[in-house]
Amino acid sequence: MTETDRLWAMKTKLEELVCRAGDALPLGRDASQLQIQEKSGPANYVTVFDKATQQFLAEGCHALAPEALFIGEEEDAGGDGGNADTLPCCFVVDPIDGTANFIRGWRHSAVSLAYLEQGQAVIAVVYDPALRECFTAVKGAGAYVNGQQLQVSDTPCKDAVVGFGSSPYYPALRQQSIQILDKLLPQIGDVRRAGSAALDLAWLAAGRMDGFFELRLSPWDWAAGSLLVTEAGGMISDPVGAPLGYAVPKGVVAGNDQLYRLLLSCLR
Ligand code: LIP
Repeated sequence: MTETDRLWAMKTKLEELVCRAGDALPLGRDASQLQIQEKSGPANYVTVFDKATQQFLAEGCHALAPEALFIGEEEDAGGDGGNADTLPCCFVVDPIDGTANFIRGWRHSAVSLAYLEQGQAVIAVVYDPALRECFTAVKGAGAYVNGQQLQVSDTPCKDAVVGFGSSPYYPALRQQSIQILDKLLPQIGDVRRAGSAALDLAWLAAGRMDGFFELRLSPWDWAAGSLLVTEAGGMISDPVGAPLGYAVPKGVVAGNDQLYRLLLSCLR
């Protein structure tokens, strides 16, 4: 069995686990039944379903790979913690990316899981239960959505649609985000703020948008999406062009070649 065969077999099992978790989410459920709690920073929420989904995924991942630690967004929900950049192997998981959308019945959120070895993402699964679209990638073996291979767009900057996040948990970054949009908009077609970084990166990999930036995200927001983007031929880094790693919150810039370069220039 080759290394790619080993990872592909693991990807298939993780895909089934993540899709089961996503399909169990009560999309459109009345907010009063979500047991919503506020976390640190404004607009930062967690529901009983974020925690239950993470607990389910942690148990499934530990059964699949007992030697791998599990790093999840939510506390007290089965996570081990640790530094994903230095661990031999681990999972980096956002059980519901786009929780603010989920709470409001806005059906644009995803279950995002990355499996890392030696500090590199080698398997990615991002599942959108509303559209039943499962985005997957194995390092060196391409990126796919429901079995169809993904390729970033070749849209030029003047016609481009760029996704972005407003870093709502970090109000100090709001003005800077607006200044970047002010610089960017005259050079592109339009922007979108959809509310799930994992899906923004998956849609970038699928060529549905052409670039993405957000000034502060957590590793679980980009861990899987970053592999989708690179396996689909796109570029991704922090705002100065350095590798993101998977250990600490950072700004994220991604795109096809042209948009990636334009976004780096606007963020600098
Ligand atoms: C969210 C991201 C979103 C970003 C928010 C938050 P969460 O993830 O997907 O793009 O703007 O600040 O990080 O908190 O819903 O998992």
